[in-house]
Amino acid sequence: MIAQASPMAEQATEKGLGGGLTPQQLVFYRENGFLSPIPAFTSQKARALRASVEALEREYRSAPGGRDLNQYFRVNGHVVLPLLAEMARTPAILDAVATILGDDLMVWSVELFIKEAGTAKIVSWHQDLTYWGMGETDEELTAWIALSDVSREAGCMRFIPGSYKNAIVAHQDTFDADNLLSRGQEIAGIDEGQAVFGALKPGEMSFHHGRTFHASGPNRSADRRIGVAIRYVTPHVKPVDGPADYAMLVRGQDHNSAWINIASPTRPFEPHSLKLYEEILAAQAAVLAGGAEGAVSLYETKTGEAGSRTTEGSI
Ligand SMILES: O=C(O)CCC(=O)C(=O)O
Repeated sequence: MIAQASPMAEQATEKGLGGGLTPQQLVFYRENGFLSPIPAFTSQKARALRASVEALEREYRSAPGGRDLNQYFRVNGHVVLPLLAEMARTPAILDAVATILGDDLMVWSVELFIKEAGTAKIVSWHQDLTYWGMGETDEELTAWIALSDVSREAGCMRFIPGSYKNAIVAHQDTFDADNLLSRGQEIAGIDEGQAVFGALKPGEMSFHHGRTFHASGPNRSADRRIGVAIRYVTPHVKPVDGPADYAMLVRGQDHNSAWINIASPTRPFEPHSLKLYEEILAAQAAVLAGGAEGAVSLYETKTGEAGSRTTEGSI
């Protein structure tokens, strides 16, 4: 068993951390649908968190629960890994999220986006809410936290200001092996000249709205690019396209929402967490892999209903 990151409560007392967004930051987010950079952790804490992620990579090479570690890193990691569930509860992050979404906060998913040094992996232009089955809600945002130097060279995210004011637009599934998205889904015809880069130092985060057009390029730097995406929702968000969905209450109260509440795991890959993981994946696969014409390997259930593992690198 590996050591997990130490408690995060101290973060809120660090200089510049905690206390929520300023009125100017809130205005910027409301105008543009993203905000960057925002302090989340000290650089020292970010280094410790990266070390914990990399310790998990060394410890769990051998497919816990019959799946590659990458599966848990890319989808719903908070269900089986205390490190990720605990990050999602960090007071300084919650203070900033609460400025936008209010004081009742739930976590729908925690995902790691890792691009190895000098690799071609990219993320195509997309809107997050396209396949999530939550409709076009405004009560969701992603906090994306850098655990390495996420420079332009390393393939930081870029955003189209104001694009969240669009409805969900057409996406084409490409299933491109170098695309980190589950279907390689892509919006055509983006004017790249309008894009704003969101470079981050370790411990900084950006926020983006679920309808914001965003993308990221390859990692041309000499270090890995490591980011943790935490998807926050409010109790008012409802699954509109499928069965009941699952979320973890992290602040305030869940006022009889439609979410099935889950608890944080206490140790990595406990049998009951692995069982819950499969239950959630099966429920979500019906929606997130629904209608795809190729394999959506990240949403393949143990019985194989959502697709096969034939698309190498479709992660
Ligand atoms: O890590 C990236 O480059 C993209 C992440 C992303 O698309 C997201 O968090 O919604």
